[in-house]
Amino acid sequence: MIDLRLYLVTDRSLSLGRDMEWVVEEAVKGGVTMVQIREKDCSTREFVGLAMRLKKMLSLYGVPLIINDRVDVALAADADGLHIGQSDMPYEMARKLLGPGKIIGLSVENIGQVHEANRFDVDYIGISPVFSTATKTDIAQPFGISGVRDVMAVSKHPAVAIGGINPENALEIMQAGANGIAVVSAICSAESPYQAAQALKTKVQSYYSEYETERDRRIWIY
Ligand code: TZP
Ligand code: MG
Repeated sequence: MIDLRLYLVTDRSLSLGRDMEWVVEEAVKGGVTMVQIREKDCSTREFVGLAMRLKKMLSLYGVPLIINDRVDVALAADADGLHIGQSDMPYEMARKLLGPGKIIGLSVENIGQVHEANRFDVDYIGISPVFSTATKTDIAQPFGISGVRDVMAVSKHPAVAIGGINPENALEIMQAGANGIAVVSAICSAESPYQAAQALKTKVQSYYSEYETERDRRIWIY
């Protein structure tokens, strides 16, 4: 079962020198529902070690661990899933390697890629980016709120939006139809990752409580 409501993507360079396990656990206590480790500058051994430690901790909270990009790390750490972008391993290959039981998410950067993703049995798509952000600069043209609406009108998969999301704009993203929000700096760089997660979760939840019955089926994917 996946719950995309509040999806934390890690970045150690934005975590103010704090231990990643601490940041993640605080965020989960504050309401994060999915965690993706995104490590661009660490050794494979370090990556696998971190993934295994986080997996152990997150399983206590029932929160899935997703690995960015690295199929080998996902397999080695027996993570719950993998997140791939458009220049990473093609979806079908990743699925073959991971098997049917794992979660696979795919970033989409334009509407054409949403249609393409409809042909795959991906578990969710990442709308990337919704707004421009200092966290990742090599990104496509932002979708904006109207772009999120366009994606949700055609996607057969649930979607999480990413890029420049904070408590001020979280609600309008949900109103545009996204199933959840994904954040890096709004949690990793917050003085209290716990409080930051709580503030974001409150926004997302306020939307869901209003529409709970109508949207029930889109929150949970079995
Ligand atoms: N992919 C698209 S935007 C982004 C990623 C990983 C970074 C989002 O970071 P932030 O700090 O939440 O804007
Ligand atoms: Mg990638």
